[in-house]
Amino acid sequence: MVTILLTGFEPFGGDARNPSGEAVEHVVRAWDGPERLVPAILPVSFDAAAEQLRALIGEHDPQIVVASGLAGGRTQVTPERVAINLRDARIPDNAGAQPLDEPSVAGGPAAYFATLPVKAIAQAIREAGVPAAVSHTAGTFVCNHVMYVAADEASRRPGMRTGFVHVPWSADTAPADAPSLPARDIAHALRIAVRIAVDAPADAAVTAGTLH
Ligand code: PCA
Repeated sequence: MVTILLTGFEPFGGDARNPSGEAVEHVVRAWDGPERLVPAILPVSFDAAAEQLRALIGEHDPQIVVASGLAGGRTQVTPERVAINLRDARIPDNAGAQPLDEPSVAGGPAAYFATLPVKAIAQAIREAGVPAAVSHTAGTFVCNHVMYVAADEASRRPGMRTGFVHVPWSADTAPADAPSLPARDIAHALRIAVRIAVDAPADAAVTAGTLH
């Protein structure tokens, strides 16, 4: 039985809501298998999020980890291609921590690539009518850290594949003038990401490169 760990985040930075956590809840409510889906809403704290993620992986031994978080200001759903070994926080996390140029994992490689088929995921989401594109930076805050920590766990667990999907604001959670997508489209995109992660272990042979 394939086990998938699907995570979103709590609100942060003074916001009342986080569409990533809400999308995870939608996906879980509608999930009808056949794989086992383990959901989690992680705290927006570098230390607590990493600790919970490692504990969940240890407890459930998932073959696939799809983590997600909010990238307010983005217009599309963006599967992330790379996590860097850097914590450089522009704002304090929810526990008040604000690391400056610290590694996510001391002694770890500079970066890990997602091992989910990010191009195929973006393509499938677009084909479902929801804007999506591969992203080449997950930032340097808690989302990048969680993506890096998931990949760090996978480096010691043969066969485990990990990745991260940043989502825009949903229409009912967005601040005034911020770009958004309907909440049901974000949940649908996350469901597709999980489905493709399970069904298409090889990535699509199409470019997702950017010129800048
Ligand atoms: N987004 C933040 C952290 C939690 C979230 O949902 C980020 O992109 O790092």
